[in-house]
Amino acid sequence: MKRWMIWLLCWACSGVAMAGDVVVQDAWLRAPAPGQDVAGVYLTIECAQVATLTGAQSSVAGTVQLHRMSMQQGVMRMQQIAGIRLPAGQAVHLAPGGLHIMLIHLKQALHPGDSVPLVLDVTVGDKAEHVDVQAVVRGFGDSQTGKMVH
Ligand SMILES: [Cu+2]
Repeated sequence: MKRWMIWLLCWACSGVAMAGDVVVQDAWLRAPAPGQDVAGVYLTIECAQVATLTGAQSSVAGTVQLHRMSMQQGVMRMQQIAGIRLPAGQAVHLAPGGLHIMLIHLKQALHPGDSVPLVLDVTVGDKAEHVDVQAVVRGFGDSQTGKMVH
């Protein structure tokens, strides 16, 4: 099957966003705990060429940052980072416990099943691509308490 046909098929199912050579899949976030006004967004991003995810915006958040989570002296900590490098043709996973996009100062309540609009800024060569993504809100619970240390 030709690559464009696969892309066309993917385009037809939900959860795939493309701009230029950038493909984003499975964007989601966990519904924030009551009283919390931050949420981490997770997704899979891939670009056919070497690229850098430099930032994002969302109408539901006052501030959006790129974060990395790491273990420091036995405590999970989040750190803001300037960009996430995307090797050519290699999927990069933003996932709980690692890289994520942080929505800060949420302007509205987010409920499981809601879609959150995001625009990702990706630099591909000397071109700036903007990828429109819909992240699905998943229910709060199970493994993570939602407690986050900045
Ligand atoms: Cu974070």
